[in-house]
Amino acid sequence: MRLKKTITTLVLALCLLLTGLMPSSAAPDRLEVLPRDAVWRYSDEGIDLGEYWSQEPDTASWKSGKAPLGFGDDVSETDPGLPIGTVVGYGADGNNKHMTTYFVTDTEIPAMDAFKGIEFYIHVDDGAVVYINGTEAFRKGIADGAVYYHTSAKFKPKEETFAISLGELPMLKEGTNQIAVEVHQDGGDSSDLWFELGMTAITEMPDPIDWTTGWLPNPAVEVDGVSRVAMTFNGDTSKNMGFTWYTNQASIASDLQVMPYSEVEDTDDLDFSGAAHFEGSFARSTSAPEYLVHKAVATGLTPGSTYWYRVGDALNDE
Ligand SMILES: [Ca+2]
Repeated sequence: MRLKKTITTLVLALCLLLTGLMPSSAAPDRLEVLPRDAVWRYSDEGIDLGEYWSQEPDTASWKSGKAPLGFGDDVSETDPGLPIGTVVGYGADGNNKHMTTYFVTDTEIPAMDAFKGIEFYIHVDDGAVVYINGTEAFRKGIADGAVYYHTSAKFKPKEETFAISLGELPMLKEGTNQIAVEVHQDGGDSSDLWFELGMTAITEMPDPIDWTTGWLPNPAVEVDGVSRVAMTFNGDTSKNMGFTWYTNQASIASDLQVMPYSEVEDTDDLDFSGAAHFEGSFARSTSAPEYLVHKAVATGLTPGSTYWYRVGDALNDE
């Protein structure tokens, strides 16, 4: 009897301890406010709705369907287990498809006092501008500046999850919010279109990435193109030619290829397989550490001759 009581006491004590470990607050850390498979109204008629369409879209005659929306792919290119939800149209001419398709949905946002930001998930082929209540929240794959129906897009990773603080989303309000998205193709002959958008309220903003330290190549960064190529002069300027260029942290190859000039119709057709190869070096850019600055020098050039050159990662033959 005495033993039993001791055990009961022990069990009770353990239970109290476990209860003490349970979170005391009922507020969730994450609250989904727009599911990735939301139903969207859409305009796939190839009608140019103009630059300010998101401010008061008249969607009464639009079709609607569940995300993912698109055409040309039966399943997601980033998740083969995810089938397309709604097939949208692209017009009569497969070689000249509609450049822009418009999507609108409404979502309920609760009081955000307990939250610090919104985590967005977007998968878009080829690019998009996302508006909340008629004001741009962000864009992917579309250059800064005014966006028109014929503006082309290229969002290289296609899929991204990122957070924006509430301070940077002043257009977001408690209650019904209208999310409007224009999805652009990279060209009229593009074979596919894909669109998914998810929004989750979060109580903590993720730590900003420290670009100044860590592994290179940075495994969190997708390979992208080369930018800001510039010629520099090194040593004997009649025989040597130096180059600098920038890439993101995904690319640590500093290859320079040079070959004699020849007439070609299209520079994409140039065959660099027989080109002279020079290996350079790279460093984190001091002014913008998320970029790498590459340098390489071609030597032994013939004075007065013209050459084709290209820089980047020779293994990435583009
Ligand atoms: Ca496409």
